[in-house]
Amino acid sequence: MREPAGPSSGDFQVLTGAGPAAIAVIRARGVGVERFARAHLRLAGKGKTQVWSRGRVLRAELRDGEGAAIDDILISVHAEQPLWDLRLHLHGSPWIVGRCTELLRESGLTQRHEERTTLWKTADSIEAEAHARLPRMTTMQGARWLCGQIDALRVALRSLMAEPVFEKARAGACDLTRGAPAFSWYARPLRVALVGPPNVGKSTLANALAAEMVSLVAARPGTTRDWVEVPGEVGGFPVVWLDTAGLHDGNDPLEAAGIAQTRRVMEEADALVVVLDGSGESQEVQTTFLRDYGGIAPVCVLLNKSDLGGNASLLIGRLPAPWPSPPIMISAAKRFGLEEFERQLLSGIGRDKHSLEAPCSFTARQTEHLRAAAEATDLERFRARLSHCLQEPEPD
Ligand SMILES: Nc1nc2c(ncn2[C@@H]2O[C@H](COP(=O)(O)OP(=O)(O)OP(=O)(O)O)[C@@H](O)[C@H]2O)c(=O)[nH]1
Ligand SMILES: [Mg+2]
Repeated sequence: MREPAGPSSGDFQVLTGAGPAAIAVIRARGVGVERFARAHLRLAGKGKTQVWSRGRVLRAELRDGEGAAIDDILISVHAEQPLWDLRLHLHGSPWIVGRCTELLRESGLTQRHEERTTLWKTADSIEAEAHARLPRMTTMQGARWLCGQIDALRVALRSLMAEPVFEKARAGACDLTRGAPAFSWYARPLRVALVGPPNVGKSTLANALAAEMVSLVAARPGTTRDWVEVPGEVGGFPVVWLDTAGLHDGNDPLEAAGIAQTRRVMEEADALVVVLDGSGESQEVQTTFLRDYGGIAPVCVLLNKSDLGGNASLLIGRLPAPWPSPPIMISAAKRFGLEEFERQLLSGIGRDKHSLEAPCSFTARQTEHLRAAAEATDLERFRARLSHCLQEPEPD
């Protein structure tokens, strides 16, 4: 049985940002670290010399309570016993970090949550928060945007603090909260379902958008049964394309199961894109699809196979009136029309690149301070809120 941990005899703090990364660093301090070290660290090549001396870097196996290995880690010793100040350098899997923090808590150490990370020196909270969130940026444009926000937001906050007209200053604080959703635009991929009748080229399109062969393509209808998730990027934003099974009435139970799954994927997707065959072939299949699914609300309608040069006017005339018009003529096979599609998709979901150039808050803490500042009743309270938002270190 595990020995119950006594009252808190030290603390720990995850110094690196949330999310998967190559390395994660946890700082653990206080006498309680000894209990954790005895129970969960098996040092490699332990000699007779004083192992926990300051300045040493040790290699160890991190183990759970039953002795099972969790990770192969490095430990840097910043203060030796009885004070104890260790940095545990783990592999940056969120699961490993989560498990290690559990073991530290079970060893009687208290977790400190500080917005200002102490892994490296930062000028203020804005910079510290941006650095802590950088690992969550999934595209290069996202990383650039977040780094750019450090200076942009800092400068905007300082100029609002110096703004003599109170109403103008309050309006400015409110403006800074407007762009707050941008952080999640870069951190969480948009899930876009490609839906349509069978054989129209949905899988070919998913592959073209990902610039690699991820989904199976074949001349026969009903090729895609399960939906396939294809990671990609549109205009610097992360996207997961959901290639789905073609929607139609069929008697094949396997196909029917695929279609039921497609309906679920459509409900959960952030956006729907309808793909139809614009070559003028298989008109009946397209018409049946429009009859059965005319009630959905796509952000874009694509007429594929336009490289075949067929007449799409009949099909265009039958498209439901509420759908975005005109549809975009594309060829997934020849890769044309895709830029126009991406442009329309971004505007359809309201991702305006120009709004990203303005400074904005990118953490809940910043947004909360700015909202409170915008509602402040006097200039002194207003400035105090902005100063908390910026949180520059006290002069030495
Ligand atoms: N000419 C031409 N052929 C295309 C184009 N896109 C797809 N095709 C062909 O159309 C056929 C069906 O393509 P898929 O991508 O498998 O179609 P799908 O919509 O995924 O089909 P299901 O999975 O059965 O619903 C294949 O033979 C493709 O090579 C295109 O832009 N032009
Ligand atoms: Mg397919």
